Amino acid sequence: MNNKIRVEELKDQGISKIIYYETIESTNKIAKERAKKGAPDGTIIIAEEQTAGKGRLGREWYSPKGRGLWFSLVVRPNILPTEVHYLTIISSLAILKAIRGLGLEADIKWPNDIIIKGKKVCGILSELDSKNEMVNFAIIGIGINVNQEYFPQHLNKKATSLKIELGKEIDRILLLKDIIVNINKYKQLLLKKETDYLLSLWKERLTVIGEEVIVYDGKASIKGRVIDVASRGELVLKDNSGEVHTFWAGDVSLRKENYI
Ligand code: BT5
Repeated sequence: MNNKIRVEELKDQGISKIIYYETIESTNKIAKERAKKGAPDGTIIIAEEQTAGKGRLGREWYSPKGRGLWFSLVVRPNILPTEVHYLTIISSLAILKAIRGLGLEADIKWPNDIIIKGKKVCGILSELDSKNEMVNFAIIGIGINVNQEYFPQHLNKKATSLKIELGKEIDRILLLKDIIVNINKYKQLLLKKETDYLLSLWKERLTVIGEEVIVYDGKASIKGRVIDVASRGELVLKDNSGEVHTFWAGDVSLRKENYI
């Protein structure tokens, strides 16, 4: 089955504008262009396929046709640039709730992955544009592997899809509607400044605390144990000599030996 996304069903779901493509380079790229031209809060850009899907730090996001949910939301929340990681947090919580609602055991891998049994099923790329020290707009880019049956070799060991895990095809639009409803609920909490509560929900679902990991900041790797996640979502790591390091989500990649 390779049905198209029934975008008309997104109307009245807290979505103000729907921009749909069969094929596009990257929904985040278009979202940014549209947001700069004034696209309203709640605009969604969604594509059946991305030819240059983006991950963090210039990495690629594999987005084959008709199999996943590849979309970006334009949001204009009344928050500070220092609070923007909460957009990734509310999105992770929203996606996690929807996936768990399908009966799957999913968790969050710091900072922006949803994993099932150690394999990545979803990645989030939040991007920010600020003006006068406030958020002008932000883009929440979400990629979810829904109905793939297999992955190219370079992703085979680290990626999975909901279909692979559940053993059956999933209706992408029902899943998307569920996620958007959940994002809007968590967004209300964010706008009410319930950030401690959101952070505690997120930390409950994070797999990383207490684990031995290797953090790479583009120049060097540091090995150590994760001792906490701080109030701005930073990873706090104690290395083997006992020194404590703090890392921002946007700047590093995280690995466990023999894992992702
Ligand atoms: C992410 O980056 O996980 C953020 C991905 C965001 C993708 C969405 S799709 C809609 C919107 N438009 C865009 O252009 N992007 C957003 P990062 O943490 O850097 O992870 C990237 C890494 O995940 C790659 O280097 C691969 O190892 C792996 N990867 C790539 N495609 C994957 C896939 N489909 N499933 C699982 N892992 C994948």
